Amino acid sequence: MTTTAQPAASAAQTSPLDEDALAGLAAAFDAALAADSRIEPRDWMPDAYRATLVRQMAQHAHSEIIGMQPEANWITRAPSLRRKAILMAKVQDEAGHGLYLYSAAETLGVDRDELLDKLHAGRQRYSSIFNYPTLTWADVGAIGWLVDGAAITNQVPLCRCSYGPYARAMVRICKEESFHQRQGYELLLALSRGTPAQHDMAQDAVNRWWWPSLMMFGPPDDESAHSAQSMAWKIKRHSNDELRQRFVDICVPQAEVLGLTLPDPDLRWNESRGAHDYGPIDWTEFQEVLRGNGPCNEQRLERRKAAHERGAWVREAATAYAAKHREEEA
Ligand code: FAQ
Repeated sequence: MTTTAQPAASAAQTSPLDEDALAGLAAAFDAALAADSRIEPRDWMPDAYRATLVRQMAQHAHSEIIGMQPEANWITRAPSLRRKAILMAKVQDEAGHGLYLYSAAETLGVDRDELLDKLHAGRQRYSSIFNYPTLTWADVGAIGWLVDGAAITNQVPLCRCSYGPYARAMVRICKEESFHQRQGYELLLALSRGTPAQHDMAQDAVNRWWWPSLMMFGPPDDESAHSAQSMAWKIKRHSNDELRQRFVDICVPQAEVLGLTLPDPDLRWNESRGAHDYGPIDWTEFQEVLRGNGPCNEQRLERRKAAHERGAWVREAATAYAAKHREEEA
């Protein structure tokens, strides 16, 4: 969508628009969606579209930075220098993803500090998956294979999201996520082909991470409050259940190569659907995690708040440095 054809969002918000002008802007927005072009920050957009993007992008950004914690737990205990270097790079990548996403959210007129305050106050969500503990080294592999695998399945379609800055951030993020997924797969393969104890450790990790990974895609379609509208706005391109099914179908042959089983007795190929059937997901557990009652909710949020407080001096120094340079330039 061009940014010159219509008034910038800020202008539209400060000067009251008459009904005809507003109808024209809404029609231009609808036409841009219909033509599959991108909505850019200076374009007019409905308030609800903006609010939906802020909600999803903030939740996504928060997930990336809270998602550093479960794996960071293993950096000091990685079994070799190679594994440690890979894991440190991966955890750093997640921080970077958070930064791209907070920056992209800021193009919608929200402030990063405000989003972080809401996260810390429990007023914005982060992904349910990061409230589970990493009990053994194999969990690092299971997170890479399953959690990053689920993240990519969900995020590749977001590269075609109607909001330009979000879509562009996702292109870069997805490239890095596929490296993350591969490293997890390779780690699990090494364990699975190792000693019987290592194989059992890998199997145990997959048993614990499989069902929470399926929950990452969100509630079933008939209980998904936002899907219909988000799909109409082309923010989401597929429903939660469609992406979950795609993920299951990808994982089944990969598990076979790994020599590991997926912990679902109902998992089987359905010839007529051309897809795998899978067993019922425990949505009560999902709702409990969302309510703050998962195994690690409290610990994750406390660590995040402590890290934020400890980083205050860095933010102050960066602000002072920027102010000094502005003065010099002036
Ligand atoms: N966890 O109506 P829907 C990663 C909430 S990044 C917590 O279906 P929507 C990388 C939802 O917010 C992982 N809450 O919602 C990594 C809504 O609540 P509200 C994060 C959830 O937005 C890997 C309510 O339930 N990825 O893993 C969850 O249309 C390894 C109703 O749900 C993204 O954020 C959940 N799983 O669809 C990092 C991707 N699911 O606001 C470190 C972008 C739903 O009404 C290590 N987000 N809820 O109170 C999306 O694609 C969507 O937001 C969905 C949910 C699909 C997550």
